[in-house]
Amino acid sequence: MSAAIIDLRSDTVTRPTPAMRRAMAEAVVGDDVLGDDPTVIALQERVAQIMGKEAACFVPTGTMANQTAIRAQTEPGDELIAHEDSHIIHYETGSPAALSGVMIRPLRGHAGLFESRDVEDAVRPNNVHSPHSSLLVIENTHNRGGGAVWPLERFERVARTARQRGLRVHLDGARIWNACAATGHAPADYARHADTVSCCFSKGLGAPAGSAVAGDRATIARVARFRKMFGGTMRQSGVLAAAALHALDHHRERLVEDHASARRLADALGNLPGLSIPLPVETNMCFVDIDPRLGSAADLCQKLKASGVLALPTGAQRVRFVCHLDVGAAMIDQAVATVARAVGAAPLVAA
Ligand code: TLP
Repeated sequence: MSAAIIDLRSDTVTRPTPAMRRAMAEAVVGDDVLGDDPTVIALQERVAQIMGKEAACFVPTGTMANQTAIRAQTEPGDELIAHEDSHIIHYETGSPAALSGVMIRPLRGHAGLFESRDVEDAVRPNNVHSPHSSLLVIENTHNRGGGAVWPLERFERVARTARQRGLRVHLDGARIWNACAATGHAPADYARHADTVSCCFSKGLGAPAGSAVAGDRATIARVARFRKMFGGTMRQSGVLAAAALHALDHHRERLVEDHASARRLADALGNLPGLSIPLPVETNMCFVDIDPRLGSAADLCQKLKASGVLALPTGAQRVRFVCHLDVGAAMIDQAVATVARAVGAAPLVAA
């Protein structure tokens, strides 16, 4: 009985749909290093308009989006402020240090969120001894925070504090689309409180690759310069931009389905003996903590894999499940039954 693999490791695993592949195949392209790929230009204009910014720059990955934004808005020896669980600290191979020469001041707070007061306390005094606090990075949704959404008022308050203290603000909006699908806010509602905002097309939106950074014209010109320096300026990248445009047009509204799937997963898994849900389930992610008496997170993921369900351990006792375009409600129920078997719970009857 071999069923299809249910891949819940990340929303990055989605494959382009037939319609997206058609859009890619039909894309009008040019040499974007020379500035004449019309589809890339159209995507950049579209992102700038969605974010309410003057300009945007298409980059290959979310990591490059963050790192070009950091490099464009800091000087070596500066300090940036970010949550201790942020993607730029955990998953970008130390690139703020390697590529921008900046230190990071980590902040604490539940689910990746913090308060103005934390920012206030972290800003260094302006003197000859201290690093210059130049940038605040806010992640929305917050990945290791369980996909938690920043409430807009809190986001505004925190960003305002940073800006009043002379810092710039970068929004790591890899999943800003999920934050907006969950709250009903527009991306520009968040972006207006930040100097730069990154977004990804290759996560919940289902494109095969591509991210963007939006901001004022002068900053985006710097971003584009560092994109070239970091090796990320591509040639006929209109084929990728076409996938991103298709994703913006067709895959944003459906994100609420992924959020419902994550909720369904959390409700079922949270009821299994030895499993608990440690973080808010507000978007497409569901983190599960496993009682050590049942083994480690890595053990559980190994067992699940043998039964065709893929998930990622994100800590000794924590597993992440991410819902996306390629996983429907029936597959979620199947995944729940597989987890139940793996932890030795009584078989569940699908609702
Ligand atoms: N996140 C990936 C892994 O790197 C963990 C995932 O599977 O969730 N910002 C945030 C908030 C992200 O979650 C990610 C990717 C990125 C930036 C980087 O994007 P890519 O992978 O395109 O460099």
